[in-house]
Amino acid sequence: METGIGHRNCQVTSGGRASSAPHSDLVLPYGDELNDGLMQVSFTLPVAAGALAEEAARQAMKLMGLEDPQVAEAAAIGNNATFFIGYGRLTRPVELSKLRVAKPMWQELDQGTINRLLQETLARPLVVVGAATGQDAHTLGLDAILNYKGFAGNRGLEAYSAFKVVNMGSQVPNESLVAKARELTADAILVSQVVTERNVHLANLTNLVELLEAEGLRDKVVLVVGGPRITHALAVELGYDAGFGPGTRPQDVASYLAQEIARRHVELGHLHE
Ligand code: B12
Repeated sequence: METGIGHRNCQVTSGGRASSAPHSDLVLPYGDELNDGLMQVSFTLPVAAGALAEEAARQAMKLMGLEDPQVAEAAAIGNNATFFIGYGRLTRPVELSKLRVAKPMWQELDQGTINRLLQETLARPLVVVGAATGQDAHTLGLDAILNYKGFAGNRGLEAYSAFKVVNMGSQVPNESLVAKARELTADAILVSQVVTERNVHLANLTNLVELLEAEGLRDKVVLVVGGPRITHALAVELGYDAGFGPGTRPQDVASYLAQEIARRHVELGHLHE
């Protein structure tokens, strides 16, 4: 069910699911039987492995609201910490109709349609500059989206005639990324941010937006961020146009970019009328 609430590139849907299979509005985790509430959790406690650590783990699960907590696996990590896998039963259900989910507004298009749409819109290739920024040394996520080979059998942006792709690799300072975007008159900047320890990604991502604004470039590019802890809602909150999380395929990003560039051209056309 669409609520109609939304803003640029973002719509909020309430309750709906992609599948048309019938479902209850109240759902619980599924272990042995439907709605038995059984769930598995994993965590580390800074307590040496042993009986005390296991009791502390059960107590932690109780505090999470799990009934019948059990320790399934306890592994010592060094002398003073223990890693746990536990099971417990959740008794309070999730109410689907009360949920509000933000997602980018784009439809999946095939490669030919994307190439045609961009050719008709720009009459030249769309210039994309991508980088894993700051301290981030993880390149695989960005490569999965940009490189010809792509990800999970889905070809990367380099395989599309409509994109000119510059992949700057990892540990790229925000200043260098902004300078490259300016040099190439980039249409889109694609940032990968995998390491999120102590929320380092938030400061780094915000810093890029500030640099682009200071250089007068923010409104001239489509700004996208992706990574395992990234959601579209978080990206929009940080000042990005779109965010892509785990399992993203290059075709998702290409579809989004083509439609967003076309939308902006229509809007600009109206402004100049
Ligand atoms: C491989 C790997 C490494 C390799 C990276 C090699 C390389 N060339 O990339 C090396 C060994 C260098 C490494 C180092 C470190 N790593 Co590491 N690494 C991993 C690992 C095992 C796989 C990551 C990966 O490549 N996944 C495959 C890709 C395809 O998936 P993805 O990144 O999620 O990308 C997809 C989406 O997220 C999205 N996406 C990603 N980027 C982008 C960008 C755009 C624009 C878009 C649209 C989409 C998008 O699309 C992709 C395809 O679907 C993960 C654990 C895991 N299983 O995920 C840990 C992991 C990411 N690493 C982690 C850590 C902590 C580190 C280190 C800090 C370890 C250390 N103490 O030294 C260092 C950090 C180094 C640094 N300065 O960045 C943590 C991060 C935890 C956190 N909360 O931040 C993880 C989760 C492991 C863990 N459980 O602790 N790592």
